[in-house]
Amino acid sequence: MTTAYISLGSNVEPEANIPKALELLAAQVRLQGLSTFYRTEPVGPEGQPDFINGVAQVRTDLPPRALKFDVLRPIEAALGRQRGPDRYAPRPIDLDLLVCGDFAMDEPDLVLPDPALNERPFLAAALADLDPVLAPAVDGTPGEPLLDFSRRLKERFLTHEP
Ligand code: PH2
Ligand code: MG
Ligand code: MG
Repeated sequence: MTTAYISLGSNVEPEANIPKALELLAAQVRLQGLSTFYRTEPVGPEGQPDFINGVAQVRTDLPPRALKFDVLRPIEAALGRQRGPDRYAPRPIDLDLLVCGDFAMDEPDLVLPDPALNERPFLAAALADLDPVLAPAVDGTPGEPLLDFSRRLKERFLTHEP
């Protein structure tokens, strides 16, 4: 089993789409932890709606490519994510594999740990909520912590089984 950290981001109905994504994720891997979720300003082109971003800690036997392409991508598709040429298009859900155990790789379609961790304070802050040792120090503010939203997600998705 490896412990993996998956970022969730949405700027299309995020209050609905983040719980939906967690529901589908929890059916396929063991959901072990959830960070605080933050309302964040869009990185990239101006005029996009704000995002909600957070990180889930999961346990799985799947290797990283299977986790990304057989679990995360199908969940994005199930929630109506359409991949087009605009990498900054608004999205109902974006699920990125940030860290997967000790795997380190640099493939055209998967880099681990995800270099975005060093650039986006909301990713580093959310990862630090779950494992401060793994999270790089990044300048800037993560955004507004959504304490009620985060608490409700934890109550709903984090069971207390052994
Ligand atoms: N993801 C993007 C582009 N811009 N901005 C915020 N605040 N949060 C995101 O998750 C995000 C973004 C493409 O991956
Ligand atoms: Mg992303
Ligand atoms: Mg992505």
